[in-house]
Amino acid sequence: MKESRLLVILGDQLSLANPALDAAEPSRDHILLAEVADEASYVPHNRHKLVLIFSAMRHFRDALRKRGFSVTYVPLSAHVTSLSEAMVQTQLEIAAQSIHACLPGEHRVQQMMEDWAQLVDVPVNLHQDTRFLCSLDGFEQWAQGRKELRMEYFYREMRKKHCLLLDENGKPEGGSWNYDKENRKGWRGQLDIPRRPDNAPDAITREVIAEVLERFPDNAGDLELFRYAVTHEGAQQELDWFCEHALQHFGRYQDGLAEESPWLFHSLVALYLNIGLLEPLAVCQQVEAIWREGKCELAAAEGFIRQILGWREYVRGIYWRNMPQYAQHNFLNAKTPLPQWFWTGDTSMRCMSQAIDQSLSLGYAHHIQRLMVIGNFALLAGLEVEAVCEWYLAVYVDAFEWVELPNTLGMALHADGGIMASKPYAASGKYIQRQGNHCKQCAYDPGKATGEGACPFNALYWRFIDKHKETFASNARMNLILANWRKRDPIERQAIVDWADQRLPTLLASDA
Ligand code: FAD
Ligand code: DLZ
Ligand code: SF4
Repeated sequence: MKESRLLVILGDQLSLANPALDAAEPSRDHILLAEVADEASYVPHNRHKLVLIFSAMRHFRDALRKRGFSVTYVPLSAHVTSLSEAMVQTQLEIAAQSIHACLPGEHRVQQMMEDWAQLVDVPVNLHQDTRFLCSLDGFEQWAQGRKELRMEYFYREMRKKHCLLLDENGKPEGGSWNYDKENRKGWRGQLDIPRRPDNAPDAITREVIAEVLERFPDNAGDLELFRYAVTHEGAQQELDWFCEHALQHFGRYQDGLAEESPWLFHSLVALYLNIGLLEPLAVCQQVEAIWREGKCELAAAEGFIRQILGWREYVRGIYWRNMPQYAQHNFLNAKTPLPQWFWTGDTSMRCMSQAIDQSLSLGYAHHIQRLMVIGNFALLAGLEVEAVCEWYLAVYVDAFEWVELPNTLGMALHADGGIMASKPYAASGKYIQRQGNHCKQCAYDPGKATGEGACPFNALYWRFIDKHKETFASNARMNLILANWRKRDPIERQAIVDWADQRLPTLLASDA
């Protein structure tokens, strides 16, 4: 007789490719999924994220039961505190001979799971997470001996390893690895933005919505707007819709900022990939196939594949390579408290209010809003790193620490001193004006740096450069900008810095 096993599946591991399900057999194995208080509240999660995860967990439970598995499902209403408690309780009931789980996506949860062996008297097997395209050992091998870990070189290796967008000689299709230069067009309403499909929530999701509304009355998230998919089939339909209606314009307007739409031509696949409803290789292969059929430009397919095959895998590698110290970095000594309006969107800066409003109401903002609008403001204003990271982890529906932390602390706030990015992603209002159409609706003028009505991003940008000029003096990529600043008349420089210092307190208080 084969030994019986308890297979524990976490809320962001809802995939049949979960290594805990390898060789799983309904006649022998018992599965546990648990909605628990600790995971639901370690940050004030956006209610969209709570509904997405709990509804997707319940749908996965039903899919597993359909395959004949016996599943213990602990609902939130059972008031179980932690995953450990759920595991121990279930083990007491079923007395399995071993316990299996896939390693989690967060250091915090990994530490908890490493203690499981002390809580039960049977072997606990924590399996490497195979749902990524680069193993952590593989990332370490790539990183070993390199002075700098640049995403571009990692990405090229990944293209070769996974045979994506290569010609018959193994060279990059089109002759270039990266078409980023073609992907930076500003948004001026050039095209009709396709309307996303309106997936009405099913009975399970409606039930979860009611529970989440009752249990989390103060969290962000307008659940009237909940339209995310909660099954593998639904997520695949979302991807198919993107491939048919948006992919062709994704590349060109990837960095665009639009008044008219929260999503523009973005895919939303992060939220599905990150909880196991889509698999990264299949997504990249589908997009490559669309290009090979001549239905989108190479720059669009390459730009999209680079995000998943390159950035997504790279940030995960950076996270695990540097945790737990990574979370403590504050290279630029940023300490200003997070403004209260990060939780309301109540600011007169149009680009910020739009990005924050949709982040709170939908749990979604696209990359340029996260990086060059909200993140840029946080960087320039010197907002406290830990508080900003917690905000990002709380508000986005796709936020899990392995991906949120390197992006926020490293890429947006440059708090890791350059592990993620060789220079800070700091920009003035001119960048935001060039990339989109918010400034036309704004009370401020992006052409002015000082005086009433001047765009705050401008003076804050130069204040940032001035404040950190010594820190960045040896950074070759900052030479030009520092030289431009030094070239300006000292009186003008002082006036800009003074204006920023004078404006900042009002800006940080709710000023809408
Ligand atoms: P698309 O624009 O359609 O891009 C396609 C896919 O590429 C994404 O779905 C995602 O899987 C991947 N991708 C693109 N850029 C990145 C990146 N920098 N890191 C990892 N994957 C990437 N992504 C998350 O998944 N969770 C987060 O919590 C998160 N926090 C972020 C915080 C900040 C400050 C910044 C600058 C970026 C963050 N990102 C995060 C990365 C990126 O912004 C989101 O993946 C993307 O906006 C999700 O929307 P989408 O699926 O429509 O992406
Ligand atoms: C994010 C999340 C939430 C909100 N709730 C649960 C839960 O109740 N049960 C569960 O198994 N997982 C949940 N998760 C996902 C875990 O927090 C996740 O596994 C870690 O964030 C590691 O990535
Ligand atoms: Fe943002 Fe400045 Fe443009 Fe207003 S003027 S939308 S604050 S960049």
